[in-house]
Amino acid sequence: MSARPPVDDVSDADIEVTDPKHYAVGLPGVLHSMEPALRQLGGRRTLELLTSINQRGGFDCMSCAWPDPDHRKKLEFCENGAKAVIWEATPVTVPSSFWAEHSVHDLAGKSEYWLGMQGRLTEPVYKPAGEDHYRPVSWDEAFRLVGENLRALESPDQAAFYTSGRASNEAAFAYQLFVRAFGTNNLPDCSNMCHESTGTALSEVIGIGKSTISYDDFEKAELIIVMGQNPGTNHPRMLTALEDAKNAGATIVSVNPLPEAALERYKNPQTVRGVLGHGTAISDQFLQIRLGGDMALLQAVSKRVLEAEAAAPGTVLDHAFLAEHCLGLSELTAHLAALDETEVLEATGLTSTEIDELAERYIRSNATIITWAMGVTQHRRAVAGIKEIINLLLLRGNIGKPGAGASPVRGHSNVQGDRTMGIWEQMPPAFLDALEREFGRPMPREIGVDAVHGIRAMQRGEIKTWVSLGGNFVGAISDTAAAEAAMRGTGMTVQISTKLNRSHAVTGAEAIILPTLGRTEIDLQASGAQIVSVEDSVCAVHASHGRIPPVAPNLLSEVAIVSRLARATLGEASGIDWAGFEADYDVIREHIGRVVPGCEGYNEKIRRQDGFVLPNGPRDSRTFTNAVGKALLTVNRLEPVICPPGRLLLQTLRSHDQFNTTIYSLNDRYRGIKKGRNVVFVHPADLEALGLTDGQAIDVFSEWPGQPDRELRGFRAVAYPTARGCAAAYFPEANVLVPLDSTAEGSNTPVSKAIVVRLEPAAAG
Ligand SMILES: Nc1nc2c(c(=O)[nH]1)N[C@H]1C(S)=C(S)[C@@H](COP(=O)(O)OP(=O)(O)OC[C@H]3O[C@@H](n4cnc5c(=O)[nH]c(N)nc54)[C@H](O)[C@@H]3O)O[C@H]1N2
Ligand SMILES: Nc1nc2c(c(=O)[nH]1)N[C@H]1C(S)=C(S)[C@@H](COP(=O)(O)OP(=O)(O)OC[C@H]3O[C@@H](n4cnc5c(=O)[nH]c(N)nc54)[C@H](O)[C@@H]3O)O[C@H]1N2
Ligand SMILES: [Mo]
Repeated sequence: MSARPPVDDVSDADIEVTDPKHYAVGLPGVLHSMEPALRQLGGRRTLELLTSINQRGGFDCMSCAWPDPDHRKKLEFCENGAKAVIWEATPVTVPSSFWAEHSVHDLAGKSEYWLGMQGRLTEPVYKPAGEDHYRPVSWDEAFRLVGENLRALESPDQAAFYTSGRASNEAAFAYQLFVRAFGTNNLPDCSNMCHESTGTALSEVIGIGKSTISYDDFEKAELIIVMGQNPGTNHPRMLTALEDAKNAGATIVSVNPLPEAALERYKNPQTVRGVLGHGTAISDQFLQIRLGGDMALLQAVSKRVLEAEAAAPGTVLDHAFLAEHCLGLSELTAHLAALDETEVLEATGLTSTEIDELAERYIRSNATIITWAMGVTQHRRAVAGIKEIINLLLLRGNIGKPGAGASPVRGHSNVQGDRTMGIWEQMPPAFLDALEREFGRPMPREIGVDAVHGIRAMQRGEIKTWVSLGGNFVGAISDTAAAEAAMRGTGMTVQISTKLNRSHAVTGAEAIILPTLGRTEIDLQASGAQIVSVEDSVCAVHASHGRIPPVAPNLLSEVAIVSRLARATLGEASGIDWAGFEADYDVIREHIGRVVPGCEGYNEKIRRQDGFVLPNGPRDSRTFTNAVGKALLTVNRLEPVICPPGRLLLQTLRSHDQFNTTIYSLNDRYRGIKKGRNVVFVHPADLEALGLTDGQAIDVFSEWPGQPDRELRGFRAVAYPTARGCAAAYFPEANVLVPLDSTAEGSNTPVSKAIVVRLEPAAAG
């Protein structure tokens, strides 16, 4: 099947700005923006798909990692899940003639929206060195080319193997095994840019880098604090959990520089979950915090908790829990006693009264959950900030009891599972030992490159081959210009993808695209139709079944592609049954069961009706398996986020109509933006102070010591009720402004939420 390109490329000439919305209309209205994609899909296919999302026997929604409740509704998906499915399941395919018509140079001039709208990729293509066009090749030829390239490297460490978090557990396990059997730990992943700060902080202080709650805890919570997260857009089904919690009497506090619509008001439409409407006011308190101010806020709340305890000893802290399970209380108490309230107010932009109110709510609550996402993880001091979340929770024993806990809400639908399966440049020795035992061959021990280090290694010429299992690495990483130059300097880039994106247009000398099945599609192998498995944000693992026939007969699954890459690279002598993996994914799962802790009996457990939940020490038994065997209260130095006068702090965020670098439409409904994305949201008083006006064309310059400014030209200033001194622009367009050197301490995650920028009227012409 093929079709003419469904859209012309877009310009920002028609951009429309209206007031931000506090609520919105039902599903038909909201899917209106997807009309071009819906028209491609057709009514029957749409219905079959939408009724299979997140159902038993259906497939796991690939839009986010929000968990499924035990009592599922008939339609257990949200507006943005529907968009993701519609986007993937289009019957439109990129025709063979496309590659002769469009040079790589030409594709590099197209927007992400245009690239995605060309439809599904269906045949392997190859761009030889020195040529500017891809051309279709056979699968055998494609695998031979990659295998030859990898074998010709001087060292396995000259290749890096990226993973985006949509890959299934089976694909991820096979992929990391291939990469390690090849001889490197160069396994950067999207998590490096996402929740890495969470993993780093939590592993140190509670011994596991994951959430400590289960789904049902939301209903039992008395207080839920939503920090640095926009669930109405990015985890819409979470609104149902928040609403249920609210109906059960919980108080909800949101901490955000922006008044995000969904946190203000939410109406469960019963038919489709997570569409906003006139409904429940969700937040009982909204703290409009300055970018990067959360750590100061958390310290200030903890300090108030400790002061309340000092005023009425024995009534505020959970002494039994602290004594039995925690270390570090006296150091924390001493440290916070010296906390300077003026510094706190400056860092947060809040008033003491607002912080008092939050502290009172926290002290009143017997079960508190704190949830967070990118607004917390993508800051320079993110790791320390997350440790402050744990400090606050530990003071009142809010870990490992019903209705309480730390709830990092993951992004990609299987990013957490991929980590569990070994996608990490620094998997612990115990995992590597288990791999060695299982496969009877040595595994590399040296720590590999993460996402940012991968760019650095390419810049130095140390990495010559870049393979991506999904994702859009150059679109997603910071410092676009530097990243693209580095990628273009490599010898070969290989992309395993469903649809075209920027990373197919920014290539090494040679480039290969290997098209793959999506999660909605039936995956038929020698032993029959295959299932795959995924892990959600609360560590629940379950099966996903493809439901519709593949968009093209020639497509291979991710598992098949990885297995064949391994055979083409390692030969048949690797001692690993790659052909068996491809023929029957149960074979992979047998290995997973013996290698990955908590996955014993994996084949049986994922076939249970709702799968199974991985063991979790803090949640299940208040067991903390970090270096000291106790939950750690930590002392973290507060450092202000510096923003020189006349500058603003800029965050990059998602619109309502995108999934990361995939752009579904040019609208951002709740924020009142239509038909364009090149905008910068600024507080009206800041605009005035800078001598700019609402709607004015501006250039944006990001400043980093000792380096020339990074530039984004021809944007539009939009007056918006963000926190003072803070601005916002969309990811990935604004990635060009994030300096490669600007990363979080301890996790190396790009600081995508606090970029020092200067706004100037657009230069003429
Ligand atoms: N529809 C849809 N769903 C998605 C995605 C998508 O692109 N589209 N992406 C998926 C992925 S990979 C991820 S990681 C998640 C991302 O989910 P989110 O983290 O919700 O995504 P962002 O758009 O980056 O939003 C960051 C939020 O944090 C706030 N914020 C920014 N800086 C700060 C700060 O310093 N302090 C506080 N308190 N708040 C701050 C912003 O105003 C914004 O509301 O969503 C996942 N789900
Ligand atoms: N400035 C800034 N940068 C950011 C962020 C930010 O907030 N601000 N957020 C960061 C975060 S949280 C993340 S997670 C990363 C995301 O980084 P990535 O995960 O690399 O990016 P995506 O845009 O999710 O990748 C989309 C592509 O994946 C491919 N794809 C989709 N489905 C499948 C599939 O089933 N199989 C395969 N093989 N391919 C598939 C398609 O070709 C699609 O174009 O970006 C990070 N970058
Ligand atoms: Mo993410």
